[in-house]
Amino acid sequence: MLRIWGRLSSINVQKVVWCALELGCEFERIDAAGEFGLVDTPEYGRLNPNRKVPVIEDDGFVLWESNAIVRYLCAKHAGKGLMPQALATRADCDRWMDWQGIEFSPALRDAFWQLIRTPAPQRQMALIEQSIRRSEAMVAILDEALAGKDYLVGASFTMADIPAGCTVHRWLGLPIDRIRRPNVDKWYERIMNRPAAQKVLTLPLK
Ligand SMILES: N[C@@H](CCC(=O)N[C@@H](CS)C(=O)NCC(=O)O)C(=O)O
Repeated sequence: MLRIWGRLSSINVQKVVWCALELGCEFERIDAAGEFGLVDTPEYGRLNPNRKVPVIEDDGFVLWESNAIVRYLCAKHAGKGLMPQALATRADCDRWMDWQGIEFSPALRDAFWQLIRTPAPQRQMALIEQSIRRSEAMVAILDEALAGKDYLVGASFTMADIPAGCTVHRWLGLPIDRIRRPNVDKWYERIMNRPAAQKVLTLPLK
């Protein structure tokens, strides 16, 4: 059976659990990292030398890096259609997944950490403001890409919607003023109505 290591408050674990639920995979999830610790044990270090979550074990195959895991699961369950088979369409999915990890998530990181995980007296306003500015620029890119479209790639939900969806969920959960992004709002509502998303993304940010 598929085993997923990681606490559900982690955005990177959320991607993997959301994906596994979409695909109808049977899995067990073991809380690790954050308040659950475990990642510093020698056993965990053998699973993931980065000592981060998520990690999956799938019939003896061990994989870390959340977006690689999402791709692996979608390829393994290709019949579910979350990984498009046409080369250009699949590359389009890859583009949005890489963009989430390399551009969008780092832009949002300081605002999230400062506003959600740092006590108010210790918050650094300059970091927060810079991160909000950078994130707005990312969400503007997403809003333009979603004009006239129901999903990020093609006409149906794909693996591309999962990492971006988790990051937008964080963005919209921050206690800040944001520029209205009508296309992102409609897409977010659409993907959040999916039963799998409801099981993963309804917890308060922490
Ligand atoms: N690039 C990695 C990043 C993994 C990562 O940074 N995980 C964080 C949680 S989101 C972690 O394990 N932090 C250590 C901790 O929470 O104790 C991925 O996408 O899987």
